[in-house]
Amino acid sequence: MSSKKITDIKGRMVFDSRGYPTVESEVQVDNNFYGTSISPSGASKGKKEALEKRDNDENIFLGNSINENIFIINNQIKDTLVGVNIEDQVLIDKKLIELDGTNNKSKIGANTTITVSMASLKAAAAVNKTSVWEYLNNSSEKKLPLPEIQIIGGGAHAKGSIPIQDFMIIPNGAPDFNTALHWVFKIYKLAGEKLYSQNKLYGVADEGGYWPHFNDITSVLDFLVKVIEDAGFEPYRQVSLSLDIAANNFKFNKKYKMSNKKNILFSSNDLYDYLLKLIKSYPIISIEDPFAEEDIDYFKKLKESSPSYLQVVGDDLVVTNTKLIKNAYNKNAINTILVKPNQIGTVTETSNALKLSNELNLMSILSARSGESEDNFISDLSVGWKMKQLKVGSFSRSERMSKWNQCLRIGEKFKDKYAMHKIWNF
Ligand code: 2PG
Ligand code: MG
Repeated sequence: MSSKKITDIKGRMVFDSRGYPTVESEVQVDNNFYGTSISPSGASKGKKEALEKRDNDENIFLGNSINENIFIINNQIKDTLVGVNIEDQVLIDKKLIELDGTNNKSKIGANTTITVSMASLKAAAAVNKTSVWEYLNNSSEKKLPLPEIQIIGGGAHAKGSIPIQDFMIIPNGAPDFNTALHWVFKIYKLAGEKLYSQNKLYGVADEGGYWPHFNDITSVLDFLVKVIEDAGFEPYRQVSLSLDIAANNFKFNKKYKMSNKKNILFSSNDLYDYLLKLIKSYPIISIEDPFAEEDIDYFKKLKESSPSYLQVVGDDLVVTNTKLIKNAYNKNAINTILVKPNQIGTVTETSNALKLSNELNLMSILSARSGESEDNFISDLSVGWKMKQLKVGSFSRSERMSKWNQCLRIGEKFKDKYAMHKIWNF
């Protein structure tokens, strides 16, 4: 019988989808089974998210090298975890948390802990000769998440071309995952053709969505609704819009900077009026971080005056942190949380955030970061944890497609092939 003890841990530097160094960990069990995982990296961050540790030596990779993280994995983390039972994820994560000893992973870095934590879960699945999603989900309820897919990128992912960060679609009326991706394909391709023929295409942004020239937000929304309709879909009933405003990134000196070309500055109340008008005029069914995190009262105001179908999502506001989720819930600021494992730094803490959101009857969306890799762990996690929605960027670039592709592999194994969660019924 094979032992389930961790026998070795290695760290190495690899590169993420933006070409920056990132941390990869390899956890070995019984000298025989392995789990390998790569840390993603955010560009727009919550002020309270766990720290991404970098060497900060300007002469090496513009300050982004991660040599110390690798040293910590190969020494302290290895010494701490060798001999631990790979199936005891809670203990593994507890030891990582204790080794760090801070409340935001600022000593050893959340980009260090998350790779070891995720690689351990992968190794546990490998020891059990199964996949991560099957290791986590042995119930009969197996469904793929409803995808939230970026068509146009802006904000911190496109040098502030337009203040809003993610213009996404949700194929909310699709009967299954395969069909959902086919609808997305049609819309993504048509959007690209139209932007090209209108001479508006600049390239693609960090998550594979188009980076166009548009003068204002409503022109982007008009464009997207037209694309949805011209591709043959009915807004609301079949395909709707979702926005990540990521408002932290364009608030300066108490004002929201609504354009990078003109001097249009909004107060929090101006932004509230503006967003409410957009919500009432366009088929927007989900809105993330509509205000900067200190404007939590405006989250509440917007939520209370919006239609009940609207998801008001906290990402930078709650950063996968149970204390902040509780606070946002108590203030009635959100009805949905975004869940990003590297925002908090371990699988167990991520799972606790999700458990809390379920207890509080909040919806949840599992999300990748704008800096990603070929690691498609998050797709397994979404089905393993029965999450209803998944956000991993656009419908191009392999670091994005690898996540959708893994969902297809997973869905192939269901009794009801490609079965997908349904959330909205218009
Ligand atoms: C977000 C993510 C993904 P980043 O804000 O939701 O779009 O971006 O990883 O840059 O935080
Ligand atoms: Mg966000």
